[in-house]
Amino acid sequence: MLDASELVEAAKKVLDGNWTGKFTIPSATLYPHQWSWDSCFIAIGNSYFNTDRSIKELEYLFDAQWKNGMIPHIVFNEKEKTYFPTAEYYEITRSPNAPKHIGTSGMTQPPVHALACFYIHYNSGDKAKTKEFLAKVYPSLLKFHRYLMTERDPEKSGLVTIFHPWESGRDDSPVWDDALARVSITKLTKFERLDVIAVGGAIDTIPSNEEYNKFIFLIDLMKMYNYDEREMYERFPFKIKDVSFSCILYVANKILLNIANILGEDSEEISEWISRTEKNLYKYFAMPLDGKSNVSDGLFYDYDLVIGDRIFKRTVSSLSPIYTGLISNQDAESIVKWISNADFCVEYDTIASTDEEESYFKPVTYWRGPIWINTNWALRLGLLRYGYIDRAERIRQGVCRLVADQGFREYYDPTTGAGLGGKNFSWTAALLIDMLLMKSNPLLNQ
Ligand code: 2M8
Repeated sequence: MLDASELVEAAKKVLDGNWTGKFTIPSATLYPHQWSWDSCFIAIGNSYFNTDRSIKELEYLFDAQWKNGMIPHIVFNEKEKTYFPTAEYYEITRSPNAPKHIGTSGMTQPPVHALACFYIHYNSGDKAKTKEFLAKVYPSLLKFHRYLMTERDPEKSGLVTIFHPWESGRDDSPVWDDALARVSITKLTKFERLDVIAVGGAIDTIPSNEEYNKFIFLIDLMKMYNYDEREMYERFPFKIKDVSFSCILYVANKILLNIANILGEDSEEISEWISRTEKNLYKYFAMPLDGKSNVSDGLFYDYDLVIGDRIFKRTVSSLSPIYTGLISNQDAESIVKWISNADFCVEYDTIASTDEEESYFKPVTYWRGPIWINTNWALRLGLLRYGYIDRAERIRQGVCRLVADQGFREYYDPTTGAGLGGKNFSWTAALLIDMLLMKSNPLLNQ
């Protein structure tokens, strides 16, 4: 097994190999453009030894921000033709908010951005320079959070509504199954799935055609509504308050508050956002509808606004509140029991994306079962926050073993540890760097 410094060196090589000069691609085998939350994870990894590159990475992304504050989930490299849907497919010029100078998608992804910016400053040897960077990006961060807290939360719940499974970052999670089943495709544009070619025909490792058709149809609907959030909020058939996205935003708001304090900016609006989430996280995601007591299994469940009910699927999203620090020690303990109950815990001591005991668990299929490093990284930070040092360390060791045995893969089979999906995957490399080099938990520094 490689030692820590050899792993860090190997991880740096992956990040160097995927750097385009402007941003870092997630993986050459599958994803040739810039992805929003991937770039944040990548900047976190690079923040340990390449401040300039992490700054460039995020500035390139923020440059594609929409006028309404949305940071798009993909910024396209127009020269690359190996990914579908293309920039042209999104037809973002239908929206008055879309940027004109660059092609982007028309949806967003979880807000890891404030944390990435904070890491850059936290790990920097030149605080004056990174403070200047913080001051430069602060308006973009604020605008993005405000977009999420208004356009994506007219209820003022402090919890985010997503319009597409891709916005969660967990594309084909079983959580979306019932909601997608209710979306009836009226007319579908003809297209070719290029991911099938990219994975060499291993179709059991990627979303099914049925799911993919729904993904594309939802984009068609977004286009039909000209990406107008208000219109979509009224009429869209897929509207879900996502636990994991909302937990990431809660932490991001806390970090933003911290950045505001560093810069001497007024932070009242951010504090108000934080208290909204504090009031409603349990109400939407954990309490039964009669509002009387916690659901008995101690997990948190995404909330489907279309049917006005929770989605009782046990996935990694159900564990994500441990990342926030908002839940009580007792509730953190329930989550840890789940992690340790063998239901989520696997040979490599890491956490699968779906409860292995459930019928919908599929060990090699994308977000329906495999181990992903970004979710393990976030849960590890949560475990550290609540003092579960040994469990957190086991995740770190497990991730090191997976990478040492199988390389920097996009995801791993929790039953065998086999590496799957894209090779030389950037966020696996970047977050392994963080797990190996982090001296103190930046989440505790708020
Ligand atoms: C996956 O999602 C993209 C669509 O955004 C895809 O399947 O083509 C997800 O794993 C997502 O979380 C990730 O950001 C993206 C690029 O790594 O790939």
